[in-house]
Amino acid sequence: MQTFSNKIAIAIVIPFIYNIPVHRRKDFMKLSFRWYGLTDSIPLTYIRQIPNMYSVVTSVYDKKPGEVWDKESLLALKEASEKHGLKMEVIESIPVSEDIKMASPKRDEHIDAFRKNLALCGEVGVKCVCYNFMPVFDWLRTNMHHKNKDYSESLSYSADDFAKVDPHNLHLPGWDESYSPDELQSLLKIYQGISHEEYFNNLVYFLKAIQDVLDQYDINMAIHPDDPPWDIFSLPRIVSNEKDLDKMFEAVPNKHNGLTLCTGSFGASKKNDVPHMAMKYAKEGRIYFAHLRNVLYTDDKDSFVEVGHYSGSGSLDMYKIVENLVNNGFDGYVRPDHGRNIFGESDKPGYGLYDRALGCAYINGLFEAAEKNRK
Ligand code: DNO
Repeated sequence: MQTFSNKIAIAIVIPFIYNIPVHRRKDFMKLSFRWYGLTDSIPLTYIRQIPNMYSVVTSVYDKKPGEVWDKESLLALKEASEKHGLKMEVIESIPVSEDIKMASPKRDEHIDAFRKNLALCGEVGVKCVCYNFMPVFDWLRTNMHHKNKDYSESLSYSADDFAKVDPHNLHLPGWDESYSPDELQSLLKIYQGISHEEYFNNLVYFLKAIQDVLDQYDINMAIHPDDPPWDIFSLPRIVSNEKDLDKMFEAVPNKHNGLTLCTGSFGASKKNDVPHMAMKYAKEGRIYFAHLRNVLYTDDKDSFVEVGHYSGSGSLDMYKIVENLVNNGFDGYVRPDHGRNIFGESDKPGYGLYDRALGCAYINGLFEAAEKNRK
């Protein structure tokens, strides 16, 4: 029989040996952090030191969209995470190939690969998959090194600078290495022949084709909104606002069809009321993942700068967003999003350690306050 002091010793020693996060409440948000796998310059030992850290958000990076992943790669990521006391419950992303998005003859083959990748994720315990359905560019900025007055650097978008970009001779920060100029031109050309309605139907076709795998493994798909949330170069964008989301959930009502509430992406448009969207879609049980970051509007057009997470630094009311999530039953995954480059970091714009770690501390505070004032 175990004595009382034995039990206390076990309660202290076991979490210590296995590095188990011990302070997490069951119905609370699950704090996570994007980790670019075993070659990420930010080690898991650092990520683990962030208070309340629960899971990494990662992916398999050595395969192209449309290819089937190796289970060993996923297992290696999971093993490394768990060795450091972190879960690997979120994948961002399984990329959706352009063939699926534009419904090329290779679409079904690529969907089959996507289904296989989902099944692999399910087998290793992944619970949420973030993906996007943006044609060609998954985000767009005009400056990756915007100098802020506080000596930090961040990503920014200037409507005036964007107007000067020549779509026939595209050079976009962050994208110049992803496509050759010819590839880019032919992609843009194909998409020009696809209407918003056709493009939406391609999304629905894709979602319907993966539902049984989601059901089987109980995986939640969390679509990432268009970033920024408006059409660029006449490419069809269909996940930019409430109307788009309502239409998608109506077409594919399965509960595994959900949303990544990316506050900075939706919030880049003044037309989106992000606190309201947080309330509405949390109430509908559609938000499985939240990317929390702030943006500052810099003119009366569509320009913005990515700022620190704190409400006072930008244009979004981060507390209101979190309060609306909490009061409407949100208990999904949360991660800080693009941080500024601060304290001399200059590695991956948006994905340094320091500002995202500060973002985590702030996010923990927002959730703790909202929980304590829960209505
Ligand atoms: C940018 C990210 C996006 C996101 C994808 C999800 O920093 O938020 O690249 O990972 O859109 O598919």
